[in-house]
Amino acid sequence: MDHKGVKSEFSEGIALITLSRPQVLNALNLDVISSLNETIKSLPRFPEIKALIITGEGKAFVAGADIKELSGMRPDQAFNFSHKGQQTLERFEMLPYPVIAAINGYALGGGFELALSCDIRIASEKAKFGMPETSLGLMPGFAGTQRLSRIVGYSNAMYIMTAGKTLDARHALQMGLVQEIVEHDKLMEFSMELAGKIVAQGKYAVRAVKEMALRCFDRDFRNSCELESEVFAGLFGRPEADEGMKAFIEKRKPNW
Ligand code: CO8
Repeated sequence: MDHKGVKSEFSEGIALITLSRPQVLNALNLDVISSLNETIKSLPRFPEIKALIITGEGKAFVAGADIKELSGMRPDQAFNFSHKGQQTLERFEMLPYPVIAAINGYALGGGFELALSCDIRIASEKAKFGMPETSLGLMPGFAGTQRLSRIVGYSNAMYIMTAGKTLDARHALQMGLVQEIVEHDKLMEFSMELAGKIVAQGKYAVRAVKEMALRCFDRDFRNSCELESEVFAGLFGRPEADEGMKAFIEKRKPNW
């Protein structure tokens, strides 16, 4: 099921989305953002999906929004573009299962923002991260100003966003931006293995963890703990939890 600039494949509970405009380093234009939206909207048709991986074709993950398209925009069009990009990334973030960004090269500007909307980021040793928008007289517009500081803290975010710095994978790991660095040629194998591990867990348990972690990010601690108890209790009595615990006690793998 492919859309313009976006390819998707499904196997064994894993969806793989590949951004595919390699001639412009997978730069995000309106067509690609619409395609991503269409792809995300079609995902509920595949209830067997338990994890999703997104990557880029060629030498880049995504080198940002399409500067040629941006350069002709009026302020009202820029507002709509920013809004549409934000909505798309939020849809992505709100998927009920974990989303892994397999970052194979440049993740710049809007491409970095796309990676930030994923739950887990795995970097190839060739990955490069940056928010070069200020060098164009612009700023991040796909919620990057908000997500980046939530992930790496205020001063690290300011360091990245205001000085136009490009970080290599090692620096990104130090900041907690990525969870692992792997050899370039092993990136997809590693990411598929990680997705496979997620697929092997209890489906509802994984969804409950994501729901709690995401929903309560901005909430106060006490109310979030209340909600955690409710979601935790909701897993009991489900066949999945019954089988998971029984399998442990019987020293075997759960049969889900
Ligand atoms: N937009 C459009 N085209 C691009 C982009 C881009 N972001 N990035 C690369 N390309 C194109 C190049 O123009 C080139 O095309 P051509 O062959 O026709 O000249 C082709 O891709 C290959 O790129 P390079 O030859 O430049 O490849 P290099 O390996 O020499 O350099 C770089 C790679 C360093 C990644 C370089 O391409 C670069 O600096 N790209 C721009 C990076 C950038 O500034 N990104 C931020 C864009 S702004 C943004 O993302 C804002 C997001 C929020 C929007 C809010 C809405 C209002």
